Amino acid sequence: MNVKGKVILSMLVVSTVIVVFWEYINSPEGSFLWIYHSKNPELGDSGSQKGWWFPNWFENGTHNSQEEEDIEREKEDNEELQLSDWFNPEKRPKVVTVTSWKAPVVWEGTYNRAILENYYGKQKITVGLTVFAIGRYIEHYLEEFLTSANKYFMVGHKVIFYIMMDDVSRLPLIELGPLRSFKVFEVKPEKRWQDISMMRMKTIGEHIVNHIQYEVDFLFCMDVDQVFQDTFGVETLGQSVAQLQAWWYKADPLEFTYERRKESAAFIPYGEGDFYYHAAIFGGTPIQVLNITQECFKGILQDKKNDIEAEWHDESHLNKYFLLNKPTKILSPEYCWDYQIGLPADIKTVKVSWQTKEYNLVRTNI
Ligand code: 5GW
Ligand code: MN
Repeated sequence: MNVKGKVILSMLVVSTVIVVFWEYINSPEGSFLWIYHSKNPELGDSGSQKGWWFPNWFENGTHNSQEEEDIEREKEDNEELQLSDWFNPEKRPKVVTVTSWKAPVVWEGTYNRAILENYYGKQKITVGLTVFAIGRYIEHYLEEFLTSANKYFMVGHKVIFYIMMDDVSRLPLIELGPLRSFKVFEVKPEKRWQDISMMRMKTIGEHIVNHIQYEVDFLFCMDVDQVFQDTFGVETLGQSVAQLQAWWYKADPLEFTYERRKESAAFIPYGEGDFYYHAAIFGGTPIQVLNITQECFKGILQDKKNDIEAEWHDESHLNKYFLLNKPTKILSPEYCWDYQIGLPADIKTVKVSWQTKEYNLVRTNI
């Protein structure tokens, strides 16, 4: 190697040593974090997020790399959405929009769906929906329920329909949209209709434990005798979600058809109770729904042991549950409306409507 070569080589060595030393004294805890610089935004606020060392050093402290912006953005994305970011209770002054425990009652006009879509879209959520169709309820309701749910339930998000039937061979053939899938399960039909309705609590709980908890971020459980009419969207998602029963949303709590006999596990004394909730729609995170269904089923079993049956079966137990464990979100009756009532001004858009109760046709096993 000639002299020129040696000079260049030694300059390279010296400059490398200077750079390494410079980074060493500037890096937190004197460690060589820049070598292992990671894109992980959870690396902490130790200064190691200053980006790749060269631009950092080169820009002499005015570090403003693309990566930094990415990290900032990622942090924003991971931030919990605040209620006030998407919910404005003042938009519906004529109805109850906030509960005494500060939970939102979601009415048309109170929510900003675009903000919620942006938030949940980035999280790539999956939403489950359980529905039971036993006996005549299969041919009378299931096809319309599924077709309308396919069209209006959580559009743009991954959805899994969990369909529980006593005869899976009678599953209606419908073409599901993108991001939608279904799982069908055969369930044993109960002899008494009260038991068909009540045993859903047991079956849903078992399925959450066995698989649903690993498959979805949120879960809804619904009656089959209803039809989606409009978007049932991400504004309905929450930890534990209850539905206001259409006939009772303006009634005095003293009139609610809670179970009033204290021998029943579902007993709610006069003077207590917040709302009358409808068992046709409830939901939440899988763990919360598991708790709902397990507690309700415990109450049902206790009543069976004591030879008593709550007046409105699983719905009485659900109302007791939500009295003791306040829902974190409540859906207005617009989310489960009965047109038999008419269409008062409070009801701006009906998202789900009750089917007519053709009990003589469908309830053959009474
Ligand atoms: C049958 C007779 C009486 C009551 C319920 C049934 C029944 C209910 C049935 O034969 N098959 C069936 O699948 N079910 C499931 O339980 C449906 O998902 C139904 O939506 C749910 C609750 O029963 P509903 O809708 O008749 O109860 P209400 O409270 O809406 O009148
Ligand atoms: Mn029903």
